[in-house]
Amino acid sequence: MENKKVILSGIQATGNLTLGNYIGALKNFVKMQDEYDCYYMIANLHALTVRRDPAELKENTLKVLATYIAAGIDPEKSTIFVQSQVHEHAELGWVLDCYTYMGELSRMTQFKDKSEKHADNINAGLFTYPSLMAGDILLYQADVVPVGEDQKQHLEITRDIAERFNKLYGDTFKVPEPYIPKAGARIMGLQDPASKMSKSSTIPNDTILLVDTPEEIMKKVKKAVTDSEGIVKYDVENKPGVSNLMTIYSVIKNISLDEVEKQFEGKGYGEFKTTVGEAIVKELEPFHKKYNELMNDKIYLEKIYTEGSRKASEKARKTLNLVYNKVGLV
Ligand code: ATP
Ligand code: LTN
Repeated sequence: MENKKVILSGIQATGNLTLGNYIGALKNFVKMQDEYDCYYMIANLHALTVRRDPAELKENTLKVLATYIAAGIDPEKSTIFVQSQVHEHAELGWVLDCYTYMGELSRMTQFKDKSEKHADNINAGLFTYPSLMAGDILLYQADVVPVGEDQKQHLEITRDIAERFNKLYGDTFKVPEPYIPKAGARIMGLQDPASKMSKSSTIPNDTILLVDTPEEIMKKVKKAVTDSEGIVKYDVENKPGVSNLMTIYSVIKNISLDEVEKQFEGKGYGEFKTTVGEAIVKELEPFHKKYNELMNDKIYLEKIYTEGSRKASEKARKTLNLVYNKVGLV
């Protein structure tokens, strides 16, 4: 345990998770848990950067936890915890705010996107989101952070903050590496394949949720936007819809895009979509059963996050003490 490398990652408690979250992040969380000492967080402090209904935020916290476990994260192997329950996150976040520049924060694309989407609530938390996230990672001295493509910039700023701090005060933080999967790091919307599939999309049938029924999944895949060519070929520029479905299929089946092309040579989009839909349904079948069981056992879920948060806090406290000492906080 002691000499295993450390992983930290998190997902915001902002709704039902999508197939994008699953392929881009969650699947790798599961894959990596034997080899690494893993800390998987439910990012509920980050969720406050957009107005939320309090009861919904609480429910979404449990939903992410149940999703983690149902997707295969084993609470005996990995530490699963809630960000707000480990107060070291808010504390280190503040310290790191003081080592992060307004200029670098204003270059973050997520900040720009969310400011546009929530123009009536461009709050300071939305702006300093990346330094809180840097704190999440650095508290655990994480070696590797598995995330989807959209979080790459936040990993870069985390590395910059860690290096800046280390330069000023001597070795304090491990400088983390992102782990962004080669395939599936950016699953696109089914209706709008120019934008990433997102929990907060408002376009009908654009997003596959992990909790969707098999019928809903089949319907959404069948309605997915393609093109008029009728050829299953990977070409993101000219065939973004088909290429996105191919990526989804290749990751789920663990085969290359060439193999996908071969499999569907001479076949039309109808058959292609049915096969892709069925593969998604099959992949999520065990998840569904487990998820529903877990959501009916909130006492168990509370036990898992309470114990996980206690363990996480133990590790986080060591780094926070070191940081306080280095900067001169008594
Ligand atoms: P929101 O829509 O509320 O901003 P989100 O769907 O982007 O949320 P996050 O909690 O921000 O979800 O992301 C959790 C993880 O899933 C991150 O590592 C992120 O990079 C990854 N992820 C999110 N959407 C996709 C996607 N479409 N394809 C691949 N990975 C994704
Ligand atoms: N910003 C991330 C969620 C997140 C995270 C983290 C991911 C918060 N803290 C630390 C990795 C490591 C997102 O997915 N939007």
